[in-house]
Amino acid sequence: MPSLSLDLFCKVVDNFGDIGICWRLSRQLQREHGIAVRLWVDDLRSFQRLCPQVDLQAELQVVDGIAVRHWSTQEGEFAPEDVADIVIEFFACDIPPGYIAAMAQRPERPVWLNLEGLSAEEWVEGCHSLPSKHPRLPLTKYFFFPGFTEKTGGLLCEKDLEDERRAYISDPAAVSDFLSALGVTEAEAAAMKVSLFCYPYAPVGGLFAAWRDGEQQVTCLVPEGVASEAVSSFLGQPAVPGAMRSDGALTVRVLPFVPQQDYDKLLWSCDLNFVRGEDSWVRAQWAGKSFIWHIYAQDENLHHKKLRAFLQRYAAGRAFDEFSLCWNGAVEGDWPTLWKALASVMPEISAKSSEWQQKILDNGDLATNLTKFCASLR
Ligand code: TRH
Repeated sequence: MPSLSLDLFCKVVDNFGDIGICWRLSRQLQREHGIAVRLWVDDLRSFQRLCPQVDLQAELQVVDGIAVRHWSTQEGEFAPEDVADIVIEFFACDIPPGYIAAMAQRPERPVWLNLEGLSAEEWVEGCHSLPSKHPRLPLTKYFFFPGFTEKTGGLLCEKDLEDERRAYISDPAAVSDFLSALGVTEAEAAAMKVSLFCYPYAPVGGLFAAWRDGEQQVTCLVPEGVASEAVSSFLGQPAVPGAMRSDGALTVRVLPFVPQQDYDKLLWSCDLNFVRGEDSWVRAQWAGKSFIWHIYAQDENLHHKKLRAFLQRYAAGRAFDEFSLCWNGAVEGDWPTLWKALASVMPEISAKSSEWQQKILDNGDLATNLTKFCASLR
């Protein structure tokens, strides 16, 4: 039987998360489900930061088995045979009108999905898989929501991820090779290791001061471009890869921005991971370590509601909740106290992580749920 084809449309609105999620999903659909994926992406430069093989000049290229098409215009005529069996628009991006017209002319209509962003809020369950008829054309689009319960589409998680993680963490030489390739010294690696990924407005300065004055040696690893202002102010020099400084109990080191395929290893190598947005947040949940989420800020503090919905579901206790709320500006707090409390429950949080993973994966992973949903509509 010929494999199914799928067009995934991704507009990089802000940051890397959109292409990060679409790239991960494309690879998983192709590798684990045998689907021929064509990824349409408007911003090859952002894509290249996650995936260095991307050629910025190519209109069409094959990267890791995925056809990548530079989506530079909304113009253009399309024939019904140009349309894939499954069409996914990420985060309600507008796909070219000519392409939609061709979808309506295709003898077997494609399955059309809008893949939404992740939220732990309850309303997601009521919206997942809802149909929406096109106002003029004989086409129906379905909403597909990732999520944490069996009434949602689940979370992205590759089949071999847990085996790869276990193999990596049980091989100390692999961990030390990985860290030393990023410039981390043995002494830095012996301290509590924290990776830091957050938006520029995170209260990094206050936390750095608490770490500096704390009892525990902390090595904070920050990929280039993250919280640059606060990081360079601590360093007293520009936050470029290789820059580092120790003060009191804290060492901060700037890393190169690691390719997406290595980002998991960074999370697995650290004792605590600060993550943000969507994709790194989900990866931190698979990493089996404590993590703190910096949520993308929205008008009217809508993000605080979303954060609280997650904290309620995750139920990791008061120290975790208070630290998370403060990190996201939802409440005020004192960093030395918050840090001491969080550090004391980190082992317990890590120990419970596999229970949490199991709970989410009982519902299947997002790519598998998505293919099943598409099959049910064909
Ligand atoms: O880049 P983000 O802030 O993306 C966000 C979210 O997608 C959010 O939902 C969206 O509304 C907003 O953008 C506009 O954070 P996120 O989702 O974690 O994506 C970052 C990607 O970068 C992720 O795939 C991990 C990857 N990454 C690396 O590959 N290497 C690195 O060194 C780092 C720090 C991240």
